[in-house]
Amino acid sequence: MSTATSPIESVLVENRVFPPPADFAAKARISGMAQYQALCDEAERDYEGYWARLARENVQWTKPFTQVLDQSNPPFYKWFADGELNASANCLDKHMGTPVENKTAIIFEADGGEVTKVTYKELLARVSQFANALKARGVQKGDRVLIYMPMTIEGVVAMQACARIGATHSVVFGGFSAKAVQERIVDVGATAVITANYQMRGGKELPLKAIVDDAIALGSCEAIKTIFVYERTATACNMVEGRDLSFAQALAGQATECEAVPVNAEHPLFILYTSGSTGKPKGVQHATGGYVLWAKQTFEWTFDAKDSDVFWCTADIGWITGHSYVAYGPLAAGATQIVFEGVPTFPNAGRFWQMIERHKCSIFYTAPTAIRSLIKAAESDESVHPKNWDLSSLRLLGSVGEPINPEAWMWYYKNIGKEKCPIVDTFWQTENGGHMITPLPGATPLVPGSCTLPLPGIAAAIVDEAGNEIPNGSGGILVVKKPWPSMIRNIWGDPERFKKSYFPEELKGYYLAGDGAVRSEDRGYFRITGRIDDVLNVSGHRMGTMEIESALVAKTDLVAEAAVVGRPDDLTGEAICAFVVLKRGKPTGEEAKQIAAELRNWVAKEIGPIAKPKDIRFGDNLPKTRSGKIMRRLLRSLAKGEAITQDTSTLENPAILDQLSEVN
Ligand code: 6R9
Repeated sequence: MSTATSPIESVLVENRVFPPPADFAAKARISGMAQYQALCDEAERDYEGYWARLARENVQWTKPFTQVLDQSNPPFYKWFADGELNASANCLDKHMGTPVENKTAIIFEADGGEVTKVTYKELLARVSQFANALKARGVQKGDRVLIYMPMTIEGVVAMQACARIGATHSVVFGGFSAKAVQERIVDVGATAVITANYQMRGGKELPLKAIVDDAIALGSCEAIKTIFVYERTATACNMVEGRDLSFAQALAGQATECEAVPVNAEHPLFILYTSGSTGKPKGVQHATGGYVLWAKQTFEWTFDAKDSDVFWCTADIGWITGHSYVAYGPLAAGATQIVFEGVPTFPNAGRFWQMIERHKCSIFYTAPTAIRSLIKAAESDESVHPKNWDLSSLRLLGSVGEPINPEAWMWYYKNIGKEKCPIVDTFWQTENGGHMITPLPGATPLVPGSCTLPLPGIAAAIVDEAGNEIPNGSGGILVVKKPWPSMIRNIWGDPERFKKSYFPEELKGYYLAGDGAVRSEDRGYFRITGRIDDVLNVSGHRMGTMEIESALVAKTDLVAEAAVVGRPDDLTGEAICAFVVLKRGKPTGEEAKQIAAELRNWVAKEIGPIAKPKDIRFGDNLPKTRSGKIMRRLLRSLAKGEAITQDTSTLENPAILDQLSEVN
């Protein structure tokens, strides 16, 4: 193990290696590389047999499957297609009559610090009661329900209740705008919405129901019959007679038992929207059987989950991480988990560390952006440095959502894990359903900044543009060569886009992740080098450049043209940089500042605050080739503040490069 390398060198040639601590490995579910390799070999020898074994061991089937993988119509793969199960029964009912029934399922800490706990038995009763409330309003198997909820026990209850009756949920993150909510209601064909009057974030009461009302007012939402409103705070909100029901009204008189409806393994459990490289967000459709299998199995393998663990995934249920590692995986495994409503910086940037101490958290899973912002806070204010709290309950750390830079990795390892907790850097995507490439903490020697090796059965590879595998050490396109159970099944309502986006013909039918990657020469470890399409990763949130461009040009009174690119940012990973041509010509001084502010607010309204461009630059035009194509490469250099070294001879209008260098 080598230590002190300069920061620059450490990014380029990462050569520190951290083997699993012996006592950790000794007790781990997957202990040592030989055991990992044996599982990989099993999958290699008998791919379907391997997955069938895991599916039988991990999932309770109401009707056992006899088929494993149906490849008759690629890329529309089916898994365990003649089996039946219920996802909620696999998370809750399964534990009844076992010691888990009285175990704490969720430790909820509210924004203001109040703590509520529910056991598995209580959670089952609450889910069942709410499922009955859904049924009483006519929601049934096959219907789509939009969930727009704060991070609360009720958010998890809403998802589980939908699953229980076979309704397909589509959760929208509480930071998205009315427009985004409306588009998703329409695209998914929702007949009911589950929301809250308000959400509490950073001490502020922020509206949710009012945004749903605004969404409905935008039109085309006639199919919505009911809006269920959880009374998160005592403040009243607008309620429409006949359509809107408070939780209290909806639950009154409903029984706390509700039979879980068995569904086919391929039945859509949920549709979760994510940004793509073109146009509007894609409704990523997941099936039930394969998803439940992998959410549980990866939870147990990657986090080496034990009965005594207190797990905390800080992701919101509005993202895939909050689906697989809050709403489903930990429950299917019978774990105790923390659900946190608030933000890492309220009341101060010590909140995460304080909560780890308070709840004796043993497995902590968060995003590099959060780590980087807390490093910055700790460095400028001693009082929020993690050393002020007792973090000795921790035994494992995780990272997700974006590449973690080796410096942040080392800080996390030293200051939070005290050099005794392995860090699992988990690479995966909304479309994957669960972890794909990740260390196994009792087996894999860790290298900072590397997500190391694919889980057993995941055929990840790096290829060139013709789909041919390339040697270790050279960068290329990340693909998955074989279908796996928790993979995306379709883009809701758009099978053509599904095929084109994820299984382009030139890649031999492999799944295209959309990321670039390189494998190390010595160990074959994967390192993700970032998106290779027009998708940005801002604070671990996926944003399509086209989506932001469409939002900008939708401001038709002001904007003539817009182009959006990403630039590296120390804190958020990438930052959004917009180049805008106004109808009235290039503004200067105060006017430019004012319009930039107006455009930022506009984007926040169109998509959500997370899509607000950090930089906005104005020009009389955009750099274009003579054939009229925007030269995005040039824009990326301008955004970074780099000198333009590219060939600009094909550029129609070189003079505008100077204009576009000014930041407002
Ligand atoms: C789970 C999740 C997926 C994109 C993915 C990649 C990036 C996620 C990563 C990572 C490097 C990791 N990403 N985990 N990059 N190392 N450990 O984040 O899903 O929101 O769909 O984002 O995030 O670029 O393609 P999602």
